[in-house]
Amino acid sequence: MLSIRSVKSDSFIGKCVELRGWVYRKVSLGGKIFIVLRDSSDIIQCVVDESKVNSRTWSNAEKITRESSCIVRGVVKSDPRAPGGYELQVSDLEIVGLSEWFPIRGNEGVDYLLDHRHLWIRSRRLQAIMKIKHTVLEAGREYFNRNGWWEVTPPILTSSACESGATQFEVNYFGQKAYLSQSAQLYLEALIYTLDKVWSLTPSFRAEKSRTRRHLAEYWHLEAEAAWYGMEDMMKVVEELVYYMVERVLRDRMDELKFLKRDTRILENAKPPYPKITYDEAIEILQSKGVNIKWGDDLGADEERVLTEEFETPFFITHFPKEIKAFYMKLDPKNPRVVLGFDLLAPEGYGEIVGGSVREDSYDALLKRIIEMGLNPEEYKWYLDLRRYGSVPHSGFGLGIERTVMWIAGLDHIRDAIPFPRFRERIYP
Ligand code: NSS
Repeated sequence: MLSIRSVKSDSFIGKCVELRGWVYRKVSLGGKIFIVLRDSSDIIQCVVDESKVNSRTWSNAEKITRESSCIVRGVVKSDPRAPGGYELQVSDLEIVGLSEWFPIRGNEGVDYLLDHRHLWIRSRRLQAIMKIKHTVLEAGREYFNRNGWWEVTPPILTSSACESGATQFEVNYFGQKAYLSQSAQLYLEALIYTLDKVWSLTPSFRAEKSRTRRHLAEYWHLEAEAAWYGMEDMMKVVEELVYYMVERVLRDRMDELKFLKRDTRILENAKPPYPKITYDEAIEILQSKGVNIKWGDDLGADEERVLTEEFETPFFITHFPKEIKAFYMKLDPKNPRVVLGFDLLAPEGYGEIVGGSVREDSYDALLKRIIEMGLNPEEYKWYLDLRRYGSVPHSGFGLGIERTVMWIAGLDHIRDAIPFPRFRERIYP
């Protein structure tokens, strides 16, 4: 079977081909019907000329509606007036699935479109974004697999919170309380004791309280954990990984970036090493720009946006106050008010795409942190065990796939970085 993209080439001019796809647009003009056909690869204009086809094909062309599926046969022609420079002179048109009146016409509001997401995903824009996501995922997998990391499969049903308990989804697990995973981290930590360097790609769930442009209730999480790795080692992995994704998208998805009108200069310049600032420096920058913030406050989307104005590439923020970060982060031995943690922020206002840290590897220190943060040590018994049987210094991170796609593709909302977004308000379709 030929794809539309493959026949839009000089070597096909004059050849008779068969294409399969869906009707993207249809216009009748005089004795001709112009059907723009789409498949996963591209679109092509198909011209049905009443004087050149049999009556069955003509009546099919008259009858066919937008989004109907069909099989067309015809001769490829070069025509500078056709979009893309090629068109198909149709000799035969067969309707496979006649579409009813398609409920998306082009100027509907976001809520209506979200209700019709199962149909909206056919749009060329979402198609382009999904292809970019494919390439981001491919690059992520390839980066780890080529650099000696083991892929593992942590569970989604979990017994304890990794991030804040406030964003946990509770599930009824045969009468017991369990949670949907917020992060595979705790399990990846257990796995480094047998595989040294591990990574996983899983859905993560966050019962976020508010609806924002960059929060989903369900997202794809690419996580890594390695024994013996310190802060600098892990930040190096993060910048290499992110750049590997960017480079791969620039190499393989230029058509899609162009379609989305993405300015690619920032992406082209996103070469590591990335700048690093401490949380203290971030606070100073924000205060100097008139933002009302003091040491100890968390950085929200607004603060992050202001900080991104200072940088043209992704950049790290490190050494956050321990109160605003998770219990598992190791305290900086030089300044125990802060943790050996880091976030990677994407430029152009996007903000955090990666969060990582060195992990507390001492049993006593970890137990103390668990209690300090008001967590139940009983729930973390197995996690504490890891510090009892051959503890090892280690670090890791998690990269939000949709956040990364959002930045690379230049999207203004995270909902378009996932085909079926989950938000607080509803779960349909
Ligand atoms: O909460 S994180 O900052 N960190 C963790 O979950 C660690 N346990 C990961 C680890 O070290 N293995 O989340 C990591 C990333 C964050 O930087 C975002 O890019 C993304 O996960 N993230 C989200 N994306 C979309 N929607 C929501 N709600 C969301 N929350 C985090």
